[in-house]
Amino acid sequence: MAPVIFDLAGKRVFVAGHRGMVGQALVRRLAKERIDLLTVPRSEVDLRDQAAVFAWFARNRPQVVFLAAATVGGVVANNTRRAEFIYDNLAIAANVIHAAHANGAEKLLFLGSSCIYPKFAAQPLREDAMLTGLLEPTNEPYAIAKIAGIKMAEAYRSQYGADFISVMPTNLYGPGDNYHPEYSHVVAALIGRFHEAKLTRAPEVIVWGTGTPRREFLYVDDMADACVHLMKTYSAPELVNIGTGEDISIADFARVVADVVGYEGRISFDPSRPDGTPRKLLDVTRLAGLGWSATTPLQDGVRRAYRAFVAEMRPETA
Ligand code: GFB
Repeated sequence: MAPVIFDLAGKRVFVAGHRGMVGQALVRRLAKERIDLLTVPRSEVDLRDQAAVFAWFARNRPQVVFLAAATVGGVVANNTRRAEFIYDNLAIAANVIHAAHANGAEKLLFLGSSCIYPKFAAQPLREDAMLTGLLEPTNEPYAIAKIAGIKMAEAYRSQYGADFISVMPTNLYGPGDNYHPEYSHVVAALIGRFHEAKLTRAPEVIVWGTGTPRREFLYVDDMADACVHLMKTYSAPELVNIGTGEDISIADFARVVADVVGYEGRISFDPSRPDGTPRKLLDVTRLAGLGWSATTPLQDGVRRAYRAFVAEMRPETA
């Protein structure tokens, strides 16, 4: 177990992106710490707006920043809203990282994404695989913006001595996810689709792609716990992967969701929909060496995510 080298107690801690799935989980997790939590609604400060961000930081001077704000989505959103994904994410990273440094933040944690690794990198993906090959084309704009954020954190550390770190989450899921039928990630999409099929007694559910891609799924509250752990125990320029170390094919995962939802019909695949990257399993050796590992089994996490989905949909479909 890595020793605590940074004490959060009594600090002003800003969660950027507190309305997103990861930000909400960070707020839940930080409720257990004796801190002064800072958040700001988008209606007040749009993180893409440099002047608004700089003014907010100058007024509030957070000592600690969790940079969980991002424009995100699943494979189709990444592939079709390419301009938004690169512009929004570059602007958010540039504004928040610079403002944090300019206003004396003691520590910042930047959230990358496992899509920053090359499409055909050796699996499981080690942190040093970044920038060793071409990216998966469907999410290249998002990945480039995330790589820019990681490199900014690294550059501010090397030039200014800022204690800025970057973490690389695997595919996340849980309460507060986006359930948009076209733009969501696979977990939220399948929960929504199987639930609807159960209610309407549909004989068949269509899953996108071939079912052969493999993904690693991490429950978002585990992710938030890992972020708080690393904030307290980690300080170095190298990235840290955050995952479970286990993956599953999309076909098998669809069966897990069908079981949890209680859908008994047929599952078929639509290969005209994009598969995205063939496999994305993180090497979590570095994280394990720092004394953290995931605790929520996939079945339990999907069950909790499904309960949250039903609660969020109420009263229409529950
Ligand atoms: O979650 P997802 O959109 O993200 O898709 P990625 C994962 C896999 O699930 C792909 C399949 O192989 C999809 O073809 N899939 C099956 C579905 N049915 C569905 C469905 O109904 N909706 C969706 N969305 N997928 C994203 C990246 O990649 O992952 C981002 O585009 C980011 O940049 C994020 O890194 C974590 O894992 O393919």
